[in-house]
Amino acid sequence: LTFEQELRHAIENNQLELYYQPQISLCSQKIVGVEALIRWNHPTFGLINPGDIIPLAEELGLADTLGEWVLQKACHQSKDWQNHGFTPIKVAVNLSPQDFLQHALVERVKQVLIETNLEPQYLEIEITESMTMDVDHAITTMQALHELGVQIAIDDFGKGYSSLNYLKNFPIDHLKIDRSFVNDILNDHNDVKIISAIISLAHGLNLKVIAEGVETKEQALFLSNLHCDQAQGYYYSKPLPVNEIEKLF
Ligand code: G
Ligand code: G
Ligand code: MN
Ligand code: NA
Repeated sequence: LTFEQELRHAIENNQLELYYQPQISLCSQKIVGVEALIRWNHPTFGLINPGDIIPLAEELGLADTLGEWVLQKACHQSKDWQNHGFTPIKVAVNLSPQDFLQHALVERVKQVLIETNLEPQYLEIEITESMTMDVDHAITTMQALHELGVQIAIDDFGKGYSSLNYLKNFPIDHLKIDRSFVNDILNDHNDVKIISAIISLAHGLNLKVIAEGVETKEQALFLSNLHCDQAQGYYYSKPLPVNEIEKLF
């Protein structure tokens, strides 16, 4: 089989997995959410990351199938944790700009919430801005998602194409600061200025801020002092399979 055929087979036969990375409140130090990240545990190549899965799935015309699977899996998992008595936390799912072009997206999300019986406030959609995104269409879609009660996060904020236009027009709940600004926060004064400005901007607009790529205790403390709301990164945990993340709850 070619790699393409193997991926098709894996998608169609439920052989992909979701890993989960915790999102921690800097105030309470508690886990307030998890981000679902797709993985493919390949029999010979080992663990394959989204960067090698998503573009290929798009080429194969399987982006929709995959997107729907991720939503379904993540919502089902979140409800399952609630049913096992864990404190309800939000599950964040990444959608690609391509997912956003799907006319049926809102209907699909609605359907998945009904099927899994997950309360909409426990689902968050993470969207990365991109040059190819049809902004008017994205706004309409996000508003419809927001009306369902689903939360919206802007991913990788500050990197690439993110613009203030999004903050003005999108119904957003969370801004995720790209890890390139967090990496060097203890040494680079410019990064500190940028992060502080993003945090005050976000708070002025009633949005919460999540710092990505937090790798040390010192970075976490520093971000906490800047009034950043939440943090995610290797300091707390790398993305983990279900049975391992449950141990952190
Ligand atoms: O887990 P990792 O660091 O390799 O993730 C890399 C990127 O892949 C992240 O930016 C994330 O947004 C994206 N990604 C992870 N899982 C999914 C998914 O299920 N769907 C989409 N569209 N992107 C994902
Ligand atoms: O683009 P998105 O933010 O959705 O991607 C998250 C990706 O970042 C995941 O692939 C995850 O493996 C990776 N990641 C998560 N935490 C850290 C971290 O602390 N440092 C680095 N370098 N990467 C991280
Ligand atoms: Mn993300
Ligand atoms: Na990100």
